[in-house]
Amino acid sequence: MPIQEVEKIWMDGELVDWADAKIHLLTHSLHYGSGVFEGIRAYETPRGAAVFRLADHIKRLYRSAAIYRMPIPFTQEELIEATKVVIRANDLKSCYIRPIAIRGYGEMGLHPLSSPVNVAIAVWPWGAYLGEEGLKNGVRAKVSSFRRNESNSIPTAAKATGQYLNSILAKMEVTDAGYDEAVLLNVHGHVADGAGENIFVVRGGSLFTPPTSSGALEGITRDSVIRIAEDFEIPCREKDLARTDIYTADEAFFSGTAAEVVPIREIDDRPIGEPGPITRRIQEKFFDVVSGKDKNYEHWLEYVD
Ligand code: PY5
Repeated sequence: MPIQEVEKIWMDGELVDWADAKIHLLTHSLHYGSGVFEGIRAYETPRGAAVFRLADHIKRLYRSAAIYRMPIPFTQEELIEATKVVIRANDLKSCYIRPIAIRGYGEMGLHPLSSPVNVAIAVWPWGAYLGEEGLKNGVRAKVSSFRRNESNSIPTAAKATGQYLNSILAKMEVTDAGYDEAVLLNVHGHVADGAGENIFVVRGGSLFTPPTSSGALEGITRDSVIRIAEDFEIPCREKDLARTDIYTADEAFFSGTAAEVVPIREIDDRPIGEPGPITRRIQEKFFDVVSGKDKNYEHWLEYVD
């Protein structure tokens, strides 16, 4: 999926032309993965573009930065405003939003505290990450032979650029074998998450998802699913899951900003089946919420204008 170019990118407080959004080869983050980032989406609503849970994403960016002791030289409010500025500048009704804070140019040793921290926010139109067909009929997932990075090696609580090497290995392995998405187990053999999504299973009318202590990212879509389930009075519990808990699930789905809510119809060549009723109900509500069709969740929408 090639990137769909737009006009402007926000870099360190200024809007620059897409083609000029460049950094130096000796940028610390390029060599060591010392950056933190977010993935956010803005959706078209009857009141114009609205960013979904923008403040929560920016908060997580700062939490990630704190883990790596990176002082972001802007306030959270400034980055919230900058996100709206760059969406307006590109006149987008809906888009994916990628804020990133990196250790910049100035130090090539591993101790990065004297390197500057640079911040950028890029936006571009990005369709269904696992495909329209996947959203509708479900995807085929496969447990990767690569384990999720252990939290005391590379903290899974942060969303750091470097840790995505782990997801890249898993994603390549399973997609080259003909599957749509990878599921990663942690070093103890419990399910952590997808390459770029959290995972839920349904059993006996209840939802289960791995706890963050399993190595799952504290996903904002995951949290939205949990709250939607609460409002539907569908019980939802964080619980360590074995891979066979997915094999024997009544339903299963991924959640994530890029992927959104995607049914899993098969895992490790074992059919789970057509998207089930709970998955459908949560998926439909999710899309109603993000597109401003449900007033009860208005507080999650940050209107661009
Ligand atoms: N787990 C991992 C490993 C992720 O990378 C992501 C998000 C999630 C879970 C879901 O978190 P959230 O619901 O807060 O998005 N992945 C990014 C995204 O924008 C990058 C995907 C390419 O969805």
